[in-house]
Amino acid sequence: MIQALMNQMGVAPAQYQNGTLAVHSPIDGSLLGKVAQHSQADVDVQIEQAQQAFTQWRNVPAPRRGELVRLLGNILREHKQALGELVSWEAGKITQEGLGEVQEMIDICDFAVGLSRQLYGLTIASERPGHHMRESWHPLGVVGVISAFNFPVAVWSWNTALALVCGNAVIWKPSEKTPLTALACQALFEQAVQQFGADAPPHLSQVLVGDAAIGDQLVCDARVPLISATGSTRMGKIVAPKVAERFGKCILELGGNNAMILAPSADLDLAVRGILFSAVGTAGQRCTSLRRLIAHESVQAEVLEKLKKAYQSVAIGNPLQGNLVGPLIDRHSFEQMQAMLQKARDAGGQVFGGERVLAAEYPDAYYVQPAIVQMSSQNTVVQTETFAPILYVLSYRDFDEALAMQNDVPQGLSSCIFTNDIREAEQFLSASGSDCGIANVNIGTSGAEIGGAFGGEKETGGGRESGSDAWKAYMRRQTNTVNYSRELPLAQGINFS
Ligand code: UN1
Repeated sequence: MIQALMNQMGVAPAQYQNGTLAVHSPIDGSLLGKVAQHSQADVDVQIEQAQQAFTQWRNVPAPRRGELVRLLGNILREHKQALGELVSWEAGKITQEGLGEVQEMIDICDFAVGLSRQLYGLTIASERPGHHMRESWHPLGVVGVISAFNFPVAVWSWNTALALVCGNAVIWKPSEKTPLTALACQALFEQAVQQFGADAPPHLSQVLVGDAAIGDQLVCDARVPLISATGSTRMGKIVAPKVAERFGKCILELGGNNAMILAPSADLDLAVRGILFSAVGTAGQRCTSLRRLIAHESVQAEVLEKLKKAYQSVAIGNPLQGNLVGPLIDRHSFEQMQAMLQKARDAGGQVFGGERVLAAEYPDAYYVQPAIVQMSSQNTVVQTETFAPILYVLSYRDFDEALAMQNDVPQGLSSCIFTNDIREAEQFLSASGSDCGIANVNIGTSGAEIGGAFGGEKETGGGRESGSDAWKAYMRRQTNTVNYSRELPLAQGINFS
C-alpha cells in the first residue's frame, strides 16, 4: 500500500526501505518504512547547496518564481488523493482531514502565485528637495523550516510557497514521526522543478531527515537567516535563543490553549457542532484544537448534555474507514493524556470519557474516547496544553469574567465566541478582548483559511505564517534614498560646512 502511494508520487524505494529511521503508522502500529537519515556532514552540504541555489534564484524575476509554485500547486492537485492518504497513514488523520491538509497546500500555492506579482514596497516622501525614498523587499536567503507531525505537509507548503516566491531557498526538517510524507512532498517538488526548466537551480528545496541534533545544527548556522519552527513551546524555548544569539530571525508557531466563550444568546446547536469539530477533530492534535469551553452558567448544563450525547455517538476508529476520530500519534501521547486526566481528577475535575478504546483490535495503536472535564476553576492543569482530545469546561457569570478567563493562560493562538449579541462579539474582537492571534465569532478555534495571517501571541511565539502580509518575514526590507538633484542637502537640516 505505502509502496504504491510512494511510487505514484515518484519516491524511490531506496529512500524509505533500508534506512535507520523506522516509521510506524498510528493507525495500527504497522511498520511503514525505514527512512535513510542525514548526518551532520550532510547538513553542512545542504546549507552550502541551498546558499548556492539562493544566489541564483534571487535574480529570477518574482512572477517567474511564482510559475514554479503554480506548477507545484498543479502537481499537488493531481496527487491530492495519494498524498492525503499518505498523511492518513503516517499521521493518523481521517480521510477528510488528510485531503483537507493537501487542499491547504494547494490554496497557499495559489495565494503565493498571486503574491509573486504583489511583493509591494512603499514610496515615501523625502524631506529633501530632489530626493525620493522607497522601501524595497529583497530575498532573504536560506529558510530553515522545522515542522511537527500533526500538519506534516501543509506547514512545509505555507513556508515554502511563500519563501520561494520571495526568492529564497528552503531546507526542511520534518518531524521524525512523519518523514514519508516529507519525502513525497520533496518528490512532487522535484517534478515541479523539472517542468519549470533550467532557470530553477538545483537544491532550491531540500529535506533533512534526522533527530533533534540535526535540527539544532540548522538552527545554529548563521548561513540560515530565518528559522520557521512549528511545534511545542518547549521546543520554541530552545530554538529562539539560539537563533537570537546569532541575530537570525524566527517565525515561531508554538502551543495553543484555545478557548470558546459560549454566551447565553448563542445558537447552541451551532455551537455544539463547532465544539465537536474543534475539540475532537484530528483527535485534539491541532495547535488550534479547542481545549477550553467557557460557558455561561445559564447554558452550561444544557450544552454539556448535548455535548456528552454528541461525544458518545462520534465514530472513533480507523481514519481511512469513514470515522470522525482517528488515533493519537503514539503511545507517549496516550500516556501524557492519561497523566493529565489523572491530574485533572486530583484537582477536583469531573472527567467524562478519555479512556482507551479498540485496544483489542489495535494493540499497537492508541484510540481514545475524547474527554470532557468539568472544572470549577482555571487551575494549572487547564492552563497546560495537552496535545490530545481533552476539553475543559468552565462556567462564568459576567462577560468580563469570561474574557479574563479566556486570556488567563500562557498561550495565545486561537479563540472564539459564540454569541448573537453584537456588543459581546465586538468587545471580544476589540483591543481589550481576546489576546490571541486568531479570534473568531460563531466559528470554532480550528480550521483557519490560508488567506489570513496564522499564528499567535505569548507562548505561541508571535510568528505569523500563511496569508495577509506574512510574506514580509521571508524577505529583507531595504530603505532607499535617491538624490536626483545637484545639491547634497542633509536630513534634519544639518549644515556640515
Ligand atoms: C497546526 O495545528 O499546526 O487552523 C495548524 C487550522 C489549520 C492549521 C493548523 N488550518 O486548524
